[in-house]
Order: sequence, then structure tokens, then C-alpha cells
Amino acid sequence: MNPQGVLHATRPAAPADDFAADVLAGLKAKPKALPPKYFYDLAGSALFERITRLPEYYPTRCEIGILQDQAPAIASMFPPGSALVEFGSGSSRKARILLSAAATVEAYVPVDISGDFLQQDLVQLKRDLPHLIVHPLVEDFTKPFALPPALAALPRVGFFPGSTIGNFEPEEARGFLRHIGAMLGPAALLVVGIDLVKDEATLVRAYNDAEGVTAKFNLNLLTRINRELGADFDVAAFRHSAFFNRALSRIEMHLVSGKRQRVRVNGATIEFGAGETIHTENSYKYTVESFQALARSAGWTPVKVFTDGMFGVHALRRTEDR
Ligand code: AVJ
Repeated sequence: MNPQGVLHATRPAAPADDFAADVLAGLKAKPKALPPKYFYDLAGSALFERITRLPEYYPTRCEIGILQDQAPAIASMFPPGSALVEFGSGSSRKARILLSAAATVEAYVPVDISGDFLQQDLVQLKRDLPHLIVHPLVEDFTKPFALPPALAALPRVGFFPGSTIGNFEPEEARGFLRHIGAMLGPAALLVVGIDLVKDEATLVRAYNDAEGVTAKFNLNLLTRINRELGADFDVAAFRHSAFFNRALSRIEMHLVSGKRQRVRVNGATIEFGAGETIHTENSYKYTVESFQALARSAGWTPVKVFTDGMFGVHALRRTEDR
């Protein structure tokens, strides 16, 4: 532990570098697709941070507003002396809102694969809430991991904000919710933020901002592939596309090839037709009811939902096994 009382994140053995393999498999697939988790290199993370402050991108603002307004109500559901386990926390900004309203929380455990915790944030959090044990873990939160032995006996509250669960296929989201339930154990509470289905214009605008930040964020994936895999994408020959697929209730992001072209990637040649796309992201949107149904099917009982009509923060309790 450092003098500020924040444990440094402990790094597991470096995960095998799947980037090259995933990119090649995605570009050889029909239709072409790339996993959205690769958006978040240094430049991509900075661009996403800018997205969250865009006038058109309402989800972050709405979720933070709901958390601020409802923190006492949400915190009142936490079992006394619990550990708040946050899945995929780069910044602790949202957890801080809950922690400030939940005086009895004993430990905060942010879990992130990147290890890219804002150490300054955690140190400041520890300063503001001196009673709190802050124990970051560098783990792939989609896989099983152990809580620190000292915290193993505490009741658990899971926190999965940011509509990140919307990046999963509904089937994967169900599997992930089940996995979280197994990890957190019986009687666990889970707080999940998920964007709501709404009118198409509002949804589409959020992914097609006037300043073009989302386009840069999308195109940065090609820049990253060029840099890290020695590829020769002509980034200017691709354009950003984002639209709402109502039948599947998801925003789709694509990179559209402006012409017929050939790209060299890690020794392979990838051919693009004019107008052919790389599908880079799905962002699923749920109604309150469709998300609650998904949660139920994954072993969680909806307790309460906090919403401003734009975004939903769901409180779920693990359904008792019978
Ligand atoms: C971080 C996955 C919630 O889907 O809205 C923002 C990512 N993509 N603009 C989202 C994103 C384009 C974001 N999530």
C-alpha cells in the first residue's frame, strides 16, 4: 500500500496479445467487423472522453444526473458494510457519487483490464472518504476473478455503469449478467446503467455529432491498426457511418470504404469494394421492460429502476436459487 492508502493495482500475467489475430479474423470475415474494445488506445480513450462532453451525446450526462439525484435512494439498498465492485472502471467518477452517499460501504473494488485507473482519482477518493478501503484489480472482468481475501467475507454490490452492457449481443449480456451473479454471490445487489430506446433522431444524433468527434473515434481504429500492426489503411478513404437498426434495437457504427481498394495488414491483403463496410460497434438500446426481462432471464430480480426518460439505472437483486 502506498502512503495515500490506495493499493496499487496488481497486474496478472500479461494477457496474450490478441489484437493482431482479432483484427485479421475480423477483416477476413464476411461481413467485415472489428471488436469495439479496440477503440480504447490512448487517443481513442481521449476521444471517448470528448464524446461524453458533446451536446449530442446525452448518455453520460443523463446517467450522472440520475446517480446524483438518486444516490441516497440507491445507497439505501446497499447491505451495511458492503464491498462495491465496479466492472470496467477507467475513472471512478460515477462510483464516487454512490460512495459519497453510502457511508457504510467498507470497500471499493474497481476492476479493469487496462490497469488504466486514474491513480490520482483513487488517491483523492481515499482522501475524501478515509474510512474506505480502495482496492483496484487489473482483471478481465468478463472472466472469473477472486476478490482480495480480506474482502471476501463482505456482502457485495456490483456496479456496471455507462451502458457498456449495450456493446454486448443480448445473448452475451445475459451470459455476462449470470457470470456477475455467480461472482457476487447470493443476496448480491447489482446497479447497471443502460441507455433507453427513444426517438430515432435523438439516438442517431448522439453518434453523428456536428463536431465529428465520434467519426474521429471510429476512424482512429484504422490509425491504431496502421501503427500497431504496420498496416497501410488510407484512413481518408474511409468514412464514419452510424444509424439506428430498429429491428435489432441497436445503433450500428461502421467504417465505409469510399472506393475499391486493397489494404495490407500484417502480411495479409484485404480487398474492399466501393461502399463496403467494416462493422465496428453495436450499441444496444433497451426499454425498461426489455432490460428487466433480460435481467430476470439471467438470475436477477429487478428491484427498482431510476430513469429520467432518456437513460435507465437498474437496481437488481440476485434471484434466490430454489
Ligand atoms: C461506451 C459503449 C457506452 O455505445 O454509446 C460512444 C461507446 N461509441 N459513441 C456507446 C460509443 C460511439 C459507448 N459505450
